[in-house]
Amino acid sequence: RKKPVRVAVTGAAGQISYSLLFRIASGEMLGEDQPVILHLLEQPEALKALEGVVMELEDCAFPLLRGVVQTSDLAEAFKSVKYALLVGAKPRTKGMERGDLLRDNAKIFSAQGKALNDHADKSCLTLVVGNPANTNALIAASNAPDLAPENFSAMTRLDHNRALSQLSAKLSIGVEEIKNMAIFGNHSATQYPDVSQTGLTLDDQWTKATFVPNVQNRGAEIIKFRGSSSAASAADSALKHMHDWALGSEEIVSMAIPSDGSYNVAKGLYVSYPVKCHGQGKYTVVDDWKLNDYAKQKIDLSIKELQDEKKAVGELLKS
Ligand code: NAX
Repeated sequence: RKKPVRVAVTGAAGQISYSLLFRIASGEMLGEDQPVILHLLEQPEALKALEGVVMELEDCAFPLLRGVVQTSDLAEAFKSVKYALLVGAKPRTKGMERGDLLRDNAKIFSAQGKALNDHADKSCLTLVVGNPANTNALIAASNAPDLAPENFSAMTRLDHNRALSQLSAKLSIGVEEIKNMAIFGNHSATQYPDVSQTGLTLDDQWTKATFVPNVQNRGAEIIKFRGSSSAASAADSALKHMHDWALGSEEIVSMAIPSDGSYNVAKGLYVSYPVKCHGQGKYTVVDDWKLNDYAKQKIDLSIKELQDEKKAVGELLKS
């Protein structure tokens, strides 16, 4: 049996975590031979609700779950963790400007970046789910000078899977038959799902007028119907993102990672790219796709948005 590893999850009493924690504890994220100790971070006012979630975790009697830490203290939350899933974030409330949302979250993620730097395992892999995810990842990584920027990423796997599902339904083929599709840019309505390398025969008009906007706006559509934002599907994507990052993947997946300059993106911005995961946190960007002018134009818009977000959070970027 392997030694247990410590996994931190923030926003642990929230709705995404309510789907996520049980699946991590069952072994779906790191494998059925990997025991885990969960470190759950919450705001002080949500610790009672978190206690209830932990009672339910206990009631599942998961053989792989070797301990649970519940805390609102950053040092305790990140002590010796090898994986961190930063889910908790300040939601946008009525009348709040986008700039305020960016700055409020920048404060949360700069503090969490510092705490990860000081307390987490030096090889810790950190996934940012809380929005604005790409810029939050940039802020956390910038405040963690002793950790590699490549060990931070932001989640665009849900967008990736939404795109696969749309294509599968349109062409009546299995999702597993669709390869070489990727999300480029920001996890926002400017993201660009690129189908040009899939080898599928698609009507260009459908792709531009229906597919791309459907993927870009799917999150808002879910809210319209469900009354609250995607939770189980977001948890599923977080799990798959971490699984592939830690253990490797056969297929190309989408992850927002620090740009190495590929596809003319300014270095260091956290941008979604087609990525191959090799296991143990190693990945390479697939950097040889020939994108057409339409795609390049769309991706540039999304990158411009990321640059504007970076400007808006200014001084909270340490390095
Ligand atoms: P909830 O509001 O249900 O839960 C968030 C939890 O985080 C709350 O319990 C809150 O007390 C806690 N929290 C807030 N600030 C915290 C802090 N500084 N430290 C620790 N805990 C803190 O939101 P939920 O639906 O779970 O969504 C969480 C985040 O995921 C949101 O920012 C949301 O926008 C984002 N999403 C990102 C997606 C992606 O694809 N990257 C998709 C789904 C989701 O929209």
